Amino acid sequence: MTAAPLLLLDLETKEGVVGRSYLFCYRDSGAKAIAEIIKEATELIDGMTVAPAKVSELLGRRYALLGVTGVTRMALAAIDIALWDALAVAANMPLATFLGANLDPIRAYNSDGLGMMPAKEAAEEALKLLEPGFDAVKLRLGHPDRRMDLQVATTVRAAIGDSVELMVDYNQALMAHDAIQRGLDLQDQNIYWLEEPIRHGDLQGYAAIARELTTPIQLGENLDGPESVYDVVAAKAADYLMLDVARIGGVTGWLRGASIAAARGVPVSSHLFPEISVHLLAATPTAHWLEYTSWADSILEEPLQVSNGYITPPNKPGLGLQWSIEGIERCRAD
Ligand code: SMN
Ligand code: MG
Repeated sequence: MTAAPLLLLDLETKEGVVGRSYLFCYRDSGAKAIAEIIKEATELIDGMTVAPAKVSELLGRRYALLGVTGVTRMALAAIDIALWDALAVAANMPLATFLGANLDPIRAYNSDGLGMMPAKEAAEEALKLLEPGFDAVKLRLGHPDRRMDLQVATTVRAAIGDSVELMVDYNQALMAHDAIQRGLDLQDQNIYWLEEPIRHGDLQGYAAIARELTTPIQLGENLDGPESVYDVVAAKAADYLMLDVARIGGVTGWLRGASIAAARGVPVSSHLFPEISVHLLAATPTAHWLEYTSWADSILEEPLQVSNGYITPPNKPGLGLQWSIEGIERCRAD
């Protein structure tokens, strides 16, 4: 993936407060479909109080037959995030503070690259990703030949040294038996977590992998709504969970999902959307790692600041999202 559309939402209340959010839409067709749903859904809630949990309940019913999943889930999440932003902006507090948290630094890993690539390139890119002060990076694996996975991982590990945390993400590429074998291959590489080795919904498969391997299993960016967090936890399918604010159901969905994880003491990390997730992790009882990407930087006036591998929720009202008009014009897709 070398480019993907972002969809930006400004939601204006009758009092003139603007709540903002953005989505990473993966494909142009996704962005168009989500924009259509947002347009219709915001008409359905026109005139309602800015009460995100109630709005989510109402829109959940209105879209129940279409199905609150996929692009519909993402559209409703964008509205939910913008509503929470509007509330925090009106209260003149950072969203993290509004949610009852401190503006504490959150540990972040650099996920800005390290796609599937040959060993030498991967090692060079890993070193580049550490330059802004990170001490953790994520490597994508799942090459057709498992010896290639091992070669890439050992070359990257040798380049970055033992003190850097190295996460591995397979993006659902493997079958369960293969995942166990590849996990055993990597056992001596001190891998921090193995992410999404197999199809995300195969919870029995995940539980089998988690039983066989000592390296922690990470799962969750594809979890659809907070109820699915319960399913993963109940099946003991993963050691760690990572939530995607768009798929989990916005801020409202995140808070519910994070509570379920907290009830079982499961560490929670974020997927994409670092500008939004940093506030949510600050308010997450079992907060773990923030996934850092710079992919929204070009449309923001003040991109997130990284300090020694940590990112702190900005001390600005709401999420602190200020669109860069010049950046938007430069990146505009239509
Ligand atoms: C990922 C998924 C979708 C878009 C970008 C990156 C990847 C991750 O699974 O966890 O970063
Ligand atoms: Mg992933």
